Amino acid sequence: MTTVLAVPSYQDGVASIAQTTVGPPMGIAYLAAALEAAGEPVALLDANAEGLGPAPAAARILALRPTFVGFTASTPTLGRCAAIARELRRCGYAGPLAVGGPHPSAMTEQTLRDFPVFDVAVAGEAEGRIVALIQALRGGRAPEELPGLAFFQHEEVRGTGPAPAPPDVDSLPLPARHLLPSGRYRSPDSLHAQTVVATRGCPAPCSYCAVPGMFGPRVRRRSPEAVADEVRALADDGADWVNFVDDTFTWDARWVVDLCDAFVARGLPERIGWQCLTRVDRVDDELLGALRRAGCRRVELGIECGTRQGLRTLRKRVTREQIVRAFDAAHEAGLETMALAMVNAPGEDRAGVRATWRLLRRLDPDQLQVSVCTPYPGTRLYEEAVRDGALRTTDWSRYSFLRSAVFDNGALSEGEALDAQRMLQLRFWGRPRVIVRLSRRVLREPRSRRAVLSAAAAGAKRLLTRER
Ligand code: B12
Ligand code: SF4
Repeated sequence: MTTVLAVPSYQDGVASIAQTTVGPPMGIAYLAAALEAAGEPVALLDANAEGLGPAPAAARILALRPTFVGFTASTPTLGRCAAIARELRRCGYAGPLAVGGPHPSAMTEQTLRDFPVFDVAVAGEAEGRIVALIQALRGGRAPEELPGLAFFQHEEVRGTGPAPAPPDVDSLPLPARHLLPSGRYRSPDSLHAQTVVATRGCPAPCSYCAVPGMFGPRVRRRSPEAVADEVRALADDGADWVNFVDDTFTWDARWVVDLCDAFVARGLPERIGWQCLTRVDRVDDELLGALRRAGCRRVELGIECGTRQGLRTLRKRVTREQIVRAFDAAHEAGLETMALAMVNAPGEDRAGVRATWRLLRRLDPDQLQVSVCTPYPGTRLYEEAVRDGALRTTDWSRYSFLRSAVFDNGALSEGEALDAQRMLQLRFWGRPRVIVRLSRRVLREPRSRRAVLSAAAAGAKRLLTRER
């Protein structure tokens, strides 16, 4: 009676980027913890970390003799989940097949219509429903009393309404990392990287982001002590780097300061490095100094565009001045920065892209990621793009913001958008000071050599080949 929860290998294009920062899939690890707490046998398969395509992934799942199989699907990986599911059916697996994660959260019923190989699609955070779902299906009952999902009834898709209120994050058992291949997770800074979720939800209105729709418009924070204890346990287990995947880590300055104090009280700054992601309007000198003293080495900051109009159309609610101030303050505090920029925002033309480059030069971040603006289901941008007929395709496998331009922004062609992305990356990584900085890091931290070199190789390959 084993439940198997799996993430697929990412589509090839995403894989080349993701492999350099491959971290444990927290969604299925949290769900497995809820199942273990209820005494339900569970196994996890991270087909991405293990480099398994659909057929070998299905073989691994079948070897576990599952009675329930569930997948996490983002928009571009939904097709990969379906490929594994089809393979399982082809090999004679007859138990339930479920899918959850960002894409089914946004399009719960439509996911089953598009991919009828799944029996159930689940919206939202599912720790509170996974046990009941499995037990209902095992007992041959339709999960009609569980909110926020869709299933087939008399060959029709039936939905059960919106997802329930999200859980209190402090009440959740810690993710079942022991079921994942921990030796395979690494980042450019570390070969023993781990991932921690300290908060869920975001109140900001950014039009391109799926997070508020999925996790709600309120930041739910875990207690600083619980987060610091989790990080200490990871350090005890040999991790030397933690990536906080919270979307706006510093939303609440008081909480951040308490968290930093808890890190210092446990002696963590000497034992483990970490990074977090946040908004430029949610940091200041004091807070960045506290992060640095608590062992934080890098902050990732969303800048998106260099023009006021671009920031406005994306509903980013930050100014160019705030962006500049945040980067200066982070560097002043001794933190590395990663700028998350975007091309192809609604209405952005070539002049807009040049303005983004001028801003990037001024900011001088240590690292850069440039996305192509992509309307993910569940976002306001998606609704507007559907309304305006601006989606070039609904082939979800192409909804990777790193390799395709599925959104017609009214000013750049698909080729121009991809060229703009490449141009920003090439100019940035070609800057002598960036090359010198990276080389210094490799010399200073020999352990990071493999990860940095594989990141550089993947990046170079992607930049030099124009793939669509
Ligand atoms: C870390 C991260 C990554 C890491 C992934 C590392 C890993 N091993 O998972 C990396 C950097 C590789 C990455 C890549 C991409 N990512 Co990403 N990523 C995130 C981030 C910041 C955190 C993910 C996380 O851990 N969440 C916390 C856990 C607890 O939530 P969860 O995974 O959603 O799981 C819960 C529910 O979804 C549900 N659930 C999940 N699976 C299942 C399965 C079943 C059976 C059931 C019942 C329920 C269920 O229950 C879980 C527990 O509550 C999220 C934003 C976010 N806050 O979630 C974006 C996010 C998921 N990413 C996003 C995107 C767009 C991408 C990329 C497509 C970007 C690109 N490169 O083009 C790629 C795609 C690769 C992929 N993973 O699918 C979007 C997804 C939107 C969408 N509709 O697809 C998000 C939501 C960010 C955003 N701002 O919109 N990502
Ligand atoms: S991009 Fe960041 S700040 Fe904006 S809504 Fe998403 S998580 Fe919040």
